[in-house]
Amino acid sequence: MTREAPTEDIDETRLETGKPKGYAAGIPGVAVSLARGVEQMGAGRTVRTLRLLNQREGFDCPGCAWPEPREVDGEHRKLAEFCENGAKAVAEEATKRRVGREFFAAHSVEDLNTRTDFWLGQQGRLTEPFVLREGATHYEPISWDDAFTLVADELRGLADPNEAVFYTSGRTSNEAAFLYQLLVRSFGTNNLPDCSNMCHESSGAALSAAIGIGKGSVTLADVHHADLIVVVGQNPGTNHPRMLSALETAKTKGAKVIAVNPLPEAGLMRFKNPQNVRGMIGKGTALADEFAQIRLGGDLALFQAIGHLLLAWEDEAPGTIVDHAFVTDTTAGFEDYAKHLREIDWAEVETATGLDRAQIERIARMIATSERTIYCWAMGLTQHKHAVPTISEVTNLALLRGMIGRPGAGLCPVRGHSNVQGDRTMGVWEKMPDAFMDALDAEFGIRVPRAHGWDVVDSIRAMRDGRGKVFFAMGGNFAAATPDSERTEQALRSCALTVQVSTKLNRSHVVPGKTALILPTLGRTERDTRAAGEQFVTVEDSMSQVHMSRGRLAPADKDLRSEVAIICGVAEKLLGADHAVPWHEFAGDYDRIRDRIARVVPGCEDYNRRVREPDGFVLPHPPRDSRRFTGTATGKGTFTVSELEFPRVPAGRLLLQTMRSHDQYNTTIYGLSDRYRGVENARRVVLVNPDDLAGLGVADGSMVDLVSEWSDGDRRAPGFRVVAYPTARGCAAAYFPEANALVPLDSVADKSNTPVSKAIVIRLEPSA
Ligand SMILES: Nc1nc2c(c(=O)[nH]1)N[C@H]1C(S)=C(S)[C@@H](COP(=O)(O)OP(=O)(O)OC[C@H]3O[C@@H](n4cnc5c(=O)[nH]c(N)nc54)[C@H](O)[C@@H]3O)O[C@H]1N2
Ligand SMILES: Nc1nc2c(c(=O)[nH]1)N[C@H]1C(S)=C(S)[C@@H](COP(=O)(O)OP(=O)(O)OC[C@H]3O[C@@H](n4cnc5c(=O)[nH]c(N)nc54)[C@H](O)[C@@H]3O)O[C@H]1N2
Ligand SMILES: [Mo]
Repeated sequence: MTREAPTEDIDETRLETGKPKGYAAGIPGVAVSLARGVEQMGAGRTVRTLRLLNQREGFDCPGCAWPEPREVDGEHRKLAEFCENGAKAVAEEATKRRVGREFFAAHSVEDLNTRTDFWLGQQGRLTEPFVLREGATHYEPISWDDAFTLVADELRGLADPNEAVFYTSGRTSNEAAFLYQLLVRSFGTNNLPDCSNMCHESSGAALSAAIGIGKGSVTLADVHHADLIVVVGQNPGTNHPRMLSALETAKTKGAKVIAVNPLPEAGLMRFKNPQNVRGMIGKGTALADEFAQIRLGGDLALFQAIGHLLLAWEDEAPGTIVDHAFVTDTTAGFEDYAKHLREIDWAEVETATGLDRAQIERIARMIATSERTIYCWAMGLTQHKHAVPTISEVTNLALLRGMIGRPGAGLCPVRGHSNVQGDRTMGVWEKMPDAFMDALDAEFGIRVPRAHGWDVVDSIRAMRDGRGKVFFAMGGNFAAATPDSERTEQALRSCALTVQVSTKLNRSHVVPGKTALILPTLGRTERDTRAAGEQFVTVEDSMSQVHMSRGRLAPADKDLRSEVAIICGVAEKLLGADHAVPWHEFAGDYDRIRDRIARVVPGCEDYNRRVREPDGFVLPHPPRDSRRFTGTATGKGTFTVSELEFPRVPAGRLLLQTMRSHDQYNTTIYGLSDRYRGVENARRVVLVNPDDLAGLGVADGSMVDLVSEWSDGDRRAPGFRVVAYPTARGCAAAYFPEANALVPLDSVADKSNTPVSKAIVIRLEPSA
């Protein structure tokens, strides 16, 4: 056990592979979470910290956006309302390791850029602001005041505010997000790309059009009461482990679970709940009743086939499948949808999905007879070219069976970052509706621009082409999270100034603009004391619950500033002390920010009082609350007609998905143990079905380059070890962000512009 940062980097030759596990969590999960805590912060601090995680008086887990149980639903929080991976997320932030001036004096930027994301992240917390001056080789300390002046001068020197780009990652609190968009819009641009653009943007696009609101329609209580839960394109055992407890609760009440995934993910198969005796020592609970091992990108075909079967069975026995009252009264477009799916091409469906018709019929039968169905999905659906139609097709099924706004039923896009949904609610979006802009103008007596800004992909294009000149990031790791790494890095390097507000060192700091700033900030776990005393912030989870989060640990360094303080510091220099927005007042007392949120953001009336309720409050959602679809073009729940689409893969090629290991949080690599998949000590691996390896004449364990093919040429990620793995035929998998170099910038989802990270056509070439 050590609290020292590693000096050695990953040694990929130490790769060990074993059999994939058939279950998730249990005793090993608890052991790992404690060990990682002790490694980073010692035993005493580990206990103190984990005791506050996801408790009312403590802080919201900086891991995923899965909700906590609420008393009003008659549900109670456990003493340990967190999971193995939440504990790791906290250990990463509460670590005692530090990156200060000695560190940057010892390492040039060029040297740091040769390190892996794992090594960079493991060095510890950033302690004070640093600047990389034009032509310099090393970062050096800079005062907060000089840093703010530097940012303000550079921004004011632009010919047009639209030459600046302001990125947000989803850990930012509601208060910081609200002020950030206000700063950016006061400055004069809507260039507000965010991590959502690469994440659930496709869900937002599909749901807004079909049900009039881009958010999920279920509560945690609904999940517990469902009789059928369809989990598509999601790996909850790793990425939303507390969801497994909810699935277990539903299962013990008799619910069935259908898992649709190219990989037999351990968490979908069996769950050993570390919170109960059966999970600790028994066999645990079997989760998936039906596992459909689908091909990458085959889901649109699957859901069309299911729709076709439901309609055919309805014809055979009218009134047994379609919820006619609901469809007639509250929806539009059913006739066209039914007509479109009357005929389908089963051969195409089988090619696209790789599933046999008998299994699709079994699944359709379960959906046809369920009274309370919930559909959950994540990146396996959203990061495809035809992601938006696929999610619309899922929505069609829910509308057809009347599964929206009914207890125990609904649509559940499972969000990633802990406050990614809240950031959107607060206005972090490059195309907020005019009504929101009008409210800002009226509240503050300013005039914010209406023209839509750039999302992530458009921002990269703009920086590449010299139209984007200053890049500012409120958290995240833009350089590593975005597609087409080589081109994106060039785009960032061509900026006059890059600014990163960060807790920890990452790739984006070592891919700098001509001048670069690192502004270190407080994390969720830390005490935030301002002029008016100790502050708390608010966040919104995946199910629209808004609640408080209060950091309790001593800050990693006395010099750190909160995100709110940093935004206000920049704003005062950039916009002047007499600006219409009272930045200084906001920086001292977050209640004053919440007063404004209450008046600007729909659904947040009386915000300061309601966030102080024990479990906070739930934002309105017309379809969920009263089966109203006021936000759609038709004013009704809207069926969507989509042509069948799926990725076509030339002979000799594979379709590659990029995914998370069990030991990382996006670009933050916690460790090298992808426990459930049996991959240990290394990350440059590609998982391929053994029959495909045989067909390609590639040996298990051999060393290959992954070469992706796109209209503008090939992209290469060198040096990957082949691992024979039971994924769907024709498909392969590698880890994000190592494989991001393979995702072409122009390979994006229709309508949502989300990078296609789950369907990359590749060939394997022996490594030189
Ligand atoms: N510990 C931990 N927790 C996290 C994160 C983390 O990195 N670490 N990240 C957070 C974030 S930001 C997000 S967005 C979520 C991500 O949560 P997930 O979406 O679960 O993350 P991925 O690893 O991208 O896994 C995608 C899953 O979809 C499957 N899949 C891929 N393509 C397809 C397809 O075409 N069809 C179907 N049916 N399935 C497919 C993959 O096999 C895999 O199981 O997790 C959040 N929580
Ligand atoms: N190929 C491929 N690419 C992907 C994906 C994929 O599945 N495949 N997934 C996409 C998805 S779903 C997402 S959400 C994006 C994620 O993209 P990002 O959100 O940009 O990336 P993260 O790795 O979550 O950001 C980690 C960094 O955030 C900083 N940080 C952590 N906590 C805080 C905080 O409290 N405040 C501040 N200011 N900074 C903090 C730390 O410095 C850390 O290094 O990546 C996307 N990219
Ligand atoms: Mo995400």
